[in-house]
Amino acid sequence: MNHTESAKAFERAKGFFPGGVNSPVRAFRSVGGDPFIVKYGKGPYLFDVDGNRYVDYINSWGPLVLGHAYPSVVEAIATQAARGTSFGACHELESDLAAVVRELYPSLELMRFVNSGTEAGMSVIRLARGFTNRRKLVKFEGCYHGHADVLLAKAGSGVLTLGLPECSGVPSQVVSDTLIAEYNNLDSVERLFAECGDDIAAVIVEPVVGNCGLLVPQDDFLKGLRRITEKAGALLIFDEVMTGFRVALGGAQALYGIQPDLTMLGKVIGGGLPVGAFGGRRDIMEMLAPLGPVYQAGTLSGNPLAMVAGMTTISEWRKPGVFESAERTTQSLVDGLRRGAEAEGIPLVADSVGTMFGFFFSSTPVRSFKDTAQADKAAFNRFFHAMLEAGVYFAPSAFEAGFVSAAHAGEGLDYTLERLSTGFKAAKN
Ligand code: HOZ
Repeated sequence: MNHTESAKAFERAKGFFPGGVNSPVRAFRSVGGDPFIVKYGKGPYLFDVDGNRYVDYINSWGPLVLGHAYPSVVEAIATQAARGTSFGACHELESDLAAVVRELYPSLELMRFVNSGTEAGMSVIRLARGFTNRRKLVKFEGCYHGHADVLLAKAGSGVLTLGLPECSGVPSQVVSDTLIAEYNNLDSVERLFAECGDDIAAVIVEPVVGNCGLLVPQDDFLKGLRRITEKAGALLIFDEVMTGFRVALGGAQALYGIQPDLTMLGKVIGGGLPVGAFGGRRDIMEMLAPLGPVYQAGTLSGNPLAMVAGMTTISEWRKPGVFESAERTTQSLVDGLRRGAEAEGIPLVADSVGTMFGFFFSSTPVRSFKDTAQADKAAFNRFFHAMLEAGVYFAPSAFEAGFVSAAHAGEGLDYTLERLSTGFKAAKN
């Protein structure tokens, strides 16, 4: 592949943005090399400024369940843009999207739209503390809930990819009440509650972890969290920014039958435009201003373009058979990954839940952050680059989940499956 134009464009970007990027996960720091520069996206593909085509398994880190530039989503955005792009005032589209969200997520008795998952995370923590009048939080090592100070402790995603266990600029006292437990290990949670349960406001968890590679909840882990928090009078917060609409239409709470007190959403509900949301029990949500004393606000919150993009995306995604077909595509990809690795004698752990998937070059199961240490990152990097050169774009990090869209069935998937042996051959060397 020729990357001349991408190289030039990236040099230019470096003159404007730290590391040439507007979000660290886009840089190829852990896999090496420079990112390609996107010209446009269509269906399951991204096209770069040199005219190269890639089957895209990032899908903007999750939102694009229908693929790039889905016609009815594009049309809905264009139609709304002609009527106004932002009002900073109440409008009906907010309630239209909220009604769809609540139909699929009945635990969100009340909700509020924000502009990103990060905003949802910082707001939900403030609300949990305000409601319970307690200070401490429990989060899990390797989980990432956006980049608000209080949640940047032992975080996943780019923090983990870049090897920054603590983030400079976050005062230690800001995270001193953020307690860290091990995902899939209820004992580690019980221990924290035994020590200071009376002061724990909430447990926050990615029910299926997507920011540390893909980690699947084992046995009764999530049920256990519900039991422990209920007993201690702490809130259970599901961060479904990634899992929402992806592991099931109703998210992990529907898939595993758990009702959290509060939920964070993002990504898919904006159909590729910037959005986030949080919501949950009415008595908790009524603590928010203007009803209550917990302040939270946003100029662009409930943005009309994001509302119509989200509504159109979800209405297509929930049509009979669409999610199920994308889920089957995801399973076929994971089967292909397993078969391809086996053919080359490479140990690989690959899994999917709904339309999220992940894989580790590991011979032993990976169930928590601790287990990821056994994965062969050098092999991942070789695999990543060989696949990229063959026109298949997986996340440029061994610590990120992948995402499949409805557009990947057929040509996109077939193209990928045919090239996996190239990737695994390279991983071996
Ligand atoms: N949750 C996303 C990846 N893990 C965030 C994307 C970003 O940080 O740019």
